[in-house]
Amino acid sequence: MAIFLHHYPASSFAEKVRLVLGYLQLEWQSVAIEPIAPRPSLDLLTGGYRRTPVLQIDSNIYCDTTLIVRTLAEHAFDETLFAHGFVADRVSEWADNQLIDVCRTLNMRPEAIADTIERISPGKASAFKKDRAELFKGSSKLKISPEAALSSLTTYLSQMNTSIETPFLFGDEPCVADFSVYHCLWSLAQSPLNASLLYPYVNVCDWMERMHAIGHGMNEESDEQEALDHAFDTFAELPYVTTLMLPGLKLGDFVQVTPIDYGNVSVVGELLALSPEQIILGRETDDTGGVICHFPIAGYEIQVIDD
Ligand SMILES: N[C@@H](CCC(=O)N[C@@H](CS)C(=O)NCC(=O)O)C(=O)O
Repeated sequence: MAIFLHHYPASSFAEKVRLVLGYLQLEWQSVAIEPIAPRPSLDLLTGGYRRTPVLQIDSNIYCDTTLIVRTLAEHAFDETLFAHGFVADRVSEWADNQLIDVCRTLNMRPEAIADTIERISPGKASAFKKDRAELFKGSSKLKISPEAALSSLTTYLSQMNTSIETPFLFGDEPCVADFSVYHCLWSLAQSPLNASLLYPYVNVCDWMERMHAIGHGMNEESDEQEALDHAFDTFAELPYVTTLMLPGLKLGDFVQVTPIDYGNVSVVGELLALSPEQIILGRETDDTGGVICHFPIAGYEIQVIDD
């Protein structure tokens, strides 16, 4: 069994997963993808899912870090990442949906944008701007001004700074909330201008050092062709999940699954299973053979396609 992570270095959501892989001491294959679309090889596996990162375990393809982290925790028989239940899950969701917007806005403000683009997609400023405009076209996300982002960040950081009393947010071990908050602040720390916003908050900076020290674990470089060949060569086995059925859907339906916030590209496939956590689709191509694509339920829309 092999774990492949499809990602690029400057992706903050990928940094969340890289650290989780390191924390769980899993061995993984690193597949470098382009920081901007198109990504034709990856699309063969995902069916066109637009966002980064993507996790591949043999012929199972996992989209969205919420589901990726849960899957990896199960895979490693870990009992710490989700030990703090609903509250830590909601902090993680807040970071991945709101704190990230604040950090993204600060990274894209006029005085930081050139540095941000150079870091993510060197030498491709206009292609990057066009790509990200496309990513957020029709997005349900509220736009915030850099000023509002700055004042929100100040509140969040000072609250966090005074409330950290243990090595990690919920105790002695990091949990899912730590990884979600961390990747947002990590994205700020990559830019010299924005990194300086973190310095006054010593407890936050110390916590970031502890998170950084987790590292990315045991990984080897791989490539898109190797990942495709591996999917082709392995039997697409449907993992066991608790079944949930939603009104209007039945197994075997052809459906499309679409993120509801941004990067609203739909993936089409046969509905193989639904659980309280995930939507599972079967897809087949000549290059990959049968693959099984997984999406979280929360934050995604599922629609039956009429023939
Ligand atoms: N909810 C998604 C969000 C992922 C996301 O927004 N990733 C960014 C990179 S950090 C992205 O997809 N950017 C556009 C791209 O890579 O094409 C998740 O948790 O995986």
